[in-house]
Amino acid sequence: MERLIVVSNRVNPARDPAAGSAGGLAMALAAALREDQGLWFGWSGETRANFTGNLSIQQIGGVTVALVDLDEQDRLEYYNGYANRTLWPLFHYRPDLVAFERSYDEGYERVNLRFAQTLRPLIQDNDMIWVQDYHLLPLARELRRLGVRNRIGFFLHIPWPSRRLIATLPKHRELVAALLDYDLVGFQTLDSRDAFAEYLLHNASGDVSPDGEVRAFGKQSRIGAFPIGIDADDFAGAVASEQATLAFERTRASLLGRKMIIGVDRLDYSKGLEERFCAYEQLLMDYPDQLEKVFFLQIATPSRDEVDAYQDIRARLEGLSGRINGTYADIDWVPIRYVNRSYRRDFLAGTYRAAHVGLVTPLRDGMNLVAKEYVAAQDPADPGVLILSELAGAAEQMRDALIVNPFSREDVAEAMRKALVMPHEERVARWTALQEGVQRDDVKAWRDRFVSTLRASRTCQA
Ligand code: ADQ
Repeated sequence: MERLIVVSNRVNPARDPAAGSAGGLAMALAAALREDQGLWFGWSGETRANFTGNLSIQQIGGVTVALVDLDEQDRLEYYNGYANRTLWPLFHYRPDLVAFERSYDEGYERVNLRFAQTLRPLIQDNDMIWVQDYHLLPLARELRRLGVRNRIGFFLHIPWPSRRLIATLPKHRELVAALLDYDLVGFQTLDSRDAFAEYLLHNASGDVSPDGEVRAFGKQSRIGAFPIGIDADDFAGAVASEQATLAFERTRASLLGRKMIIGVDRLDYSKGLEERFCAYEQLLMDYPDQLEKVFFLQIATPSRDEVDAYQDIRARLEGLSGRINGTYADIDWVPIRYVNRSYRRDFLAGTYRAAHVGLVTPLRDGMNLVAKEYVAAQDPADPGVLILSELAGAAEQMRDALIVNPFSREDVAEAMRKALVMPHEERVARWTALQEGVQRDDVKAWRDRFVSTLRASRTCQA
């Protein structure tokens, strides 16, 4: 029997699907694997004094998972180091935040080898392997070295940057060459796929055919764009739940007739939160008719607390929200509420529905599932308006949102004002078009397209 093996850095299918988890990747994969008799392999999130390679196999939320512990040095060099201090900022166009440390490179190579060695005995002849995200770019190379001939696909959840940016990475050639040990490399957008193709053409004298066959470094593979979606059916259930209704009513009651703008993000510099706060301040400055009529709720879940850049942003956001409230608040009006916690998904669904405007303005984002969740949560008879950054992958699909440049506070402020006063007819027309796309291009469609393309790919080992 053909099995699907998914490999990712962290393995955390939600124990209670309604409770959700902060991270689009986990939600998307658990939904995809639950239906298959597949296996999900990855790091347990735990560290030990010494790496043992022992596996813990268990059932979590209807999914079979195989977990391996890493050691403390792995966590520092591979996870906090190369993945989150080198690749993440570089791939999100923040070379100023990139750490170039040889120990990080070594930790990254070591953990990819450890993953390959631990996974190897679990692989059967007919299995298809699907590797997720930037933590594991060279995993196929390691598996091939161990003799694995199975089909192996890779999906990158974050943007692939321009070739000039990739070239700032020491060993960029090895990294890109390792990707061609996969039979299929998937990106979120055409923009990312094309940036990768440009690298192969210009930096590696490679060939790229119009249907995505690529040749470079003496290898051949296939590339494609596979935009990820939300679990639309499951999310519709969350929207219809009692928790969502309670959250909706509680939020609307607290508004006292004001209009609400919502932002929901992991606390990350790529999400453009500071720029967003400044844009909201600009709205209050430029459009005094909105004073006391609008309220901005920003929910930002802390993430990657051990990385300095994440502590800095937290402090700066507290300062900015304090400044805005200090300048504009009145006895009975607080313009901005900034909340640092995680919410159940059904509660979040009701809160999205209560918001008249969804503000999604990352400076760079592979896709951005919040934009899709916001649309899916709306009342068809009285939908809110989505404002979306042109630099989110989602903007390639969601053209009926108000598309903005997240770096321009005036641009975003103007869009907020436009959204707040948008006529009912236009809101319904825009939302209807957006919702159709969210329903059609959901996580199941994403999984099916990727897996069937991988199945049809000629393995590069053939
Ligand atoms: P993320 O950077 O985590 O994912 P995103 O796609 O927006 O970004 O997903 C965030 C998820 O976390 C959403 O499902 C959201 O509901 C949830 N979430 C955020 N804050 C929360 C809170 N306070 N409480 C509860 N839930 C919260 C990466 C890439 C993205 C890509 C996804 C999937 O960076 O570009 O879309 O993977 O591929």
